[in-house]
Amino acid sequence: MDIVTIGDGMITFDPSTKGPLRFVNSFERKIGGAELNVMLGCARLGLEAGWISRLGKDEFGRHIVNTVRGEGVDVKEVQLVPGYATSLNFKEVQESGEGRTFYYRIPSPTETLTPETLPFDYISRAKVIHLTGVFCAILEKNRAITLKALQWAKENDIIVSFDPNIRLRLWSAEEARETILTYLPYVDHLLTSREELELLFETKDENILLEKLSAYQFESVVMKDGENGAFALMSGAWKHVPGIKVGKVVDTVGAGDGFDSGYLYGLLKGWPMEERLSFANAIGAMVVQVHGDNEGLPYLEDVEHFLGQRELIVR
Ligand code: KDG
Repeated sequence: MDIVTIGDGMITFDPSTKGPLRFVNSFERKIGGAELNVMLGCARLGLEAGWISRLGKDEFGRHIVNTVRGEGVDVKEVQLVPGYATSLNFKEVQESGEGRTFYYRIPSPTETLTPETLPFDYISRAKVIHLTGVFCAILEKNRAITLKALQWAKENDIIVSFDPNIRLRLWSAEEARETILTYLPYVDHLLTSREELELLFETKDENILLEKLSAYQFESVVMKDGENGAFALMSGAWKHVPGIKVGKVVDTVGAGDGFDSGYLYGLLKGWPMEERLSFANAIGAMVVQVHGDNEGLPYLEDVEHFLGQRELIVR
């Protein structure tokens, strides 16, 4: 296996009309979940990806696991747990295009996972483990699971990728900071944003940020910056790789997850940093042109076409 993750999965309800959620009468049912999205992205690119999760033993849980399996992600370590409801996420879109998220994920079926019962044999089959700050934000209990997985991966020479993915709808800035700072010593590839770094290190001062980052043993630090592209920390300074501007942005949710899948693909293929970032930027740009958290994640040939490296015969 190339890559594995641990995370919640959810049914995402996209409103068919704009405005306050309390007046929305119909929704489109989709699926989402930060870690799940990254695995879908990796699988579409052709990587062997595995998802460790717990869903409710209900119709929504069945729908998610069947969809993810159908996308080619290994779901041997996904269990449907009786007595739990699969997590839900209702989206609100205001007239301005701004969005809000309303989660219904307490209790989350992932609370039945424990550090002791993590499938270590399964994780050890992967070259990379990708974890994010969403899983540990849902439940306090999940924080120990993430820490255990990180420590174990480090001891067993599995490359660790971590995206803080800080969702202040799920936990406070203080909780996020306190938790994520304990994870950083185990992280090889930090896929983050400037806002998240500022929150984690409590400073907007560039020199202090760089100094704080230099205290860790990261192999790489990547700062995603939306349509402006991304930055990688190289020899103590940020190297910018410009993004790709697209005509119409319809939905930015999931773009960061798409970026992560592109970065991880490039990492596993042994590409140099700039190539990884250009490829990851392209995927982010493709994701924002499609509605849904993961529908826009491309197949490898689609990215190559988008980057002008391959001709696509359409008729
Ligand atoms: O990154 C996008 C995800 O955040 C989305 O698919 C679902 O809100 C979500 C979550 O908490 O994972």
